[in-house]
Amino acid sequence: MTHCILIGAPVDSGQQRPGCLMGPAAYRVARIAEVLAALGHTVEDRGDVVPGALGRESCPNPTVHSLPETLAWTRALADASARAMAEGLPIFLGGDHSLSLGSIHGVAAHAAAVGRPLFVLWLDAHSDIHSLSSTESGNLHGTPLAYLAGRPGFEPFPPFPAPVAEANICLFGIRSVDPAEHAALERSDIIVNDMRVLDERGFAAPMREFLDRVQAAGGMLHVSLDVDFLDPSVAPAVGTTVPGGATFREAHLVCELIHESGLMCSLDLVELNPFLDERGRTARMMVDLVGSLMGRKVFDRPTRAG
Ligand code: 5AB
Ligand code: MN
Ligand code: MN
Ligand code: MN
Repeated sequence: MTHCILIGAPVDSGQQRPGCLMGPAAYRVARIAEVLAALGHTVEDRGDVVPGALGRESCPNPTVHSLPETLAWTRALADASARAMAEGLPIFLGGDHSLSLGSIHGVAAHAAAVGRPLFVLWLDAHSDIHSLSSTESGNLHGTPLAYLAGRPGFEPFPPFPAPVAEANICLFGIRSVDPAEHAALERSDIIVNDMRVLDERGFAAPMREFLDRVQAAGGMLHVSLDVDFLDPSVAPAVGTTVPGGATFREAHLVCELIHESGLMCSLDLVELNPFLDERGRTARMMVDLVGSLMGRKVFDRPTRAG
């Protein structure tokens, strides 16, 4: 039994297609709290985070937009996240992926305070490793991974409390990487399980390898689940669809393996744009995956761990 803390993060300053701000409401309508409670968890919904006053921050890259908005969200979410980490398992209901600049900021501060290494699993079509200077779109939802790894180029942002070691970061399912991101990944220790790797090896073995590393290090695991990790045929409600994503079963398998590991301490649900959905099916798919992450299974059978 886990104490699940729902934190609404209706962020949409990290990209330019309106609609992500309806995400938290869609998850509630899709009965995320009821699904968690039916699995035996306690659930506390803290409502939606409200960002503080906007500053006048700017940066040299003229394509970057909505920087003061994204900074205000980052500060407010980092606070809410650090507080929730001390009390249970926060589930951030996004909101675009720029919310992870704040959510993982708070998670990392907590991990450092309790003296445990933090691991991050990035389930996404994209690598989200741009800096403020390398982004070409200016959309900050493409940057959180670089921030949490402590990479340079985030001057207007609060310094990241305890950068996540690159060997502790696993990209899983990526299939759309910009040239600057490609160059950054080539020079890094980040574990890259792109779709080519998953096509060849399947989803289970690479996932188990990463989870085993977290386990062996006594680590805490943050999971950041971008809707576009999924194939657009099962999850159309996202602004940045990329063909060739995880199928319904592949995504559930990943979530079931994460649950069986017992390692997940915090979760982001990002990039749902309910305005693009078809009768709520993407919101329901995401809530279904949360069910698998939190222990729903068809049969109870002994896991590898016994
Ligand atoms: B998402 C792109 N690399 O920087 C950019 O959806 C896409 O959070 C970023 O993964 C996608 O704009 C960000 C082309
Ligand atoms: Mn993303
Ligand atoms: Mn993405
Ligand atoms: Mn996106």
